[in-house]
Amino acid sequence: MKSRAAVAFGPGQPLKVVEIDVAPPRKGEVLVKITSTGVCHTDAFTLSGDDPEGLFPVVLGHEGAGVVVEVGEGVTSVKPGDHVIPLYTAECGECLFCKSGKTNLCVAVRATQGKGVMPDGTTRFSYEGQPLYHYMGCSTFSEYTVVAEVSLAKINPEANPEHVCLLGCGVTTGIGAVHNTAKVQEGDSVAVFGLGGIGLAVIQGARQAKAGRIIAIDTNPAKFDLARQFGATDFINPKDHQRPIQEVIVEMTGWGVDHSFECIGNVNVMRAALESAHRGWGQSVVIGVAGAGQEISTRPFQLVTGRRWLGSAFGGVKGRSQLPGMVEDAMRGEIDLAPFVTHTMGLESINEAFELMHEGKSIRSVINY
Ligand code: NAD
Ligand code: AHE
Ligand code: ZN
Repeated sequence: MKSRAAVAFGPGQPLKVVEIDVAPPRKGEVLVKITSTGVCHTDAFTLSGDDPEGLFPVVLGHEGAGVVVEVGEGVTSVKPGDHVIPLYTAECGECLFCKSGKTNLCVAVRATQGKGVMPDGTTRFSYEGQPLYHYMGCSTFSEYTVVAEVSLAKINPEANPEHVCLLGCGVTTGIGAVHNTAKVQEGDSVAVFGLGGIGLAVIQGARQAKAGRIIAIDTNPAKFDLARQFGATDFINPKDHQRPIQEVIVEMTGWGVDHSFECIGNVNVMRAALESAHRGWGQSVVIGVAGAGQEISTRPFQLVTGRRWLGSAFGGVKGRSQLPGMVEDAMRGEIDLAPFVTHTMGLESINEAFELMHEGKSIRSVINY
């Protein structure tokens, strides 16, 4: 079938909105009509050429909501008409990782997903006869996409797709990192580095956990108003200080914060976040994604003296079993999604969404098909 899609033909190039061909779903696959998709910084990261797994030409997008159109052989958990959120972290329930009960990092389709193809090693997308790669198992920048059955969460059909698409990545990642990875407790102090969609969701999660002090850090002070609305209590612009920001935070708090979260993808800030953590027990969660070849460092003494460095993917959330409940939470108002959606637009304007992100003017632009 034909589908309108925004194709990334090469790194650093604007996306081109063209009509592509989408082949029918094969065994264990599902054809989904995407209704809405957010634009996450990770899409920009891969488009920049910095992603070691980046492949071109590709249909990017991984923060979507849609409706099942057709199912391939053997698919039983969804049927045409079901409302779904595509998952870049699948949940097969059968692999070593799913069965461990220790992680959400299912490996059922991860290897082929990273190579931009479906689990059978082939692609369902083409343009003028040339194959296009899939992205993160989702490719939500196409009106019609093909996704593995294990990569679909079935959700309440009454949910607003323009809002719940953000549970496909940003908001789930931030809130989940607070509850599942850091396990923030009532009264704990928190520092959040980077106040985009992810950082603001961390703040919302910290408020849900009844954290005490929530310190919001960003080089763009225009982000502070929303951070305050979500529950931040203190605000720091590193540009206002002549010394390392970790020194400022340790001084403000006595010994550092109980939990810090890096929501930028900057390895220098990852170090600052770790070194902002409390001596003896403070922990720092890396959420931001850093480019190929970049590495983190700190003095080992920071760890010897009791700080812990953690990481979190998709907020530790198991998509098929937990995301439907998060959609219900959003519908009850227990997760507030509307403030994240600062801009909405049609697919033809998708490059504007990237520009708004780079200019620091948006939190989330949502593309409605
Ligand atoms: P975003 O661009 O919307 O927000 C980033 C924020 O960081 C901006 O407000 C920017 O002003 C701020 N910032 C940039 N440099 C800074 C600095 N040196 N000090 C303080 N603030 C600074 O991005 P986003 O969509 O919120 O994504 C944030 C990061 O999280 C990205 O690296 C993205 O790839 C990653 N991510 C990871 C996961 C995961 O599962 N681990 C999921 C989604 C996104
Ligand atoms: N492909 C990159 C890593 C990118 C990355 O870390 N992705 C995050 C999700 S970002 C969503 O916006 C993630 O969940 N990673 C775990 C996974 O299995 O992909 C690289 O460095 O190769
Ligand atoms: Zn994302």
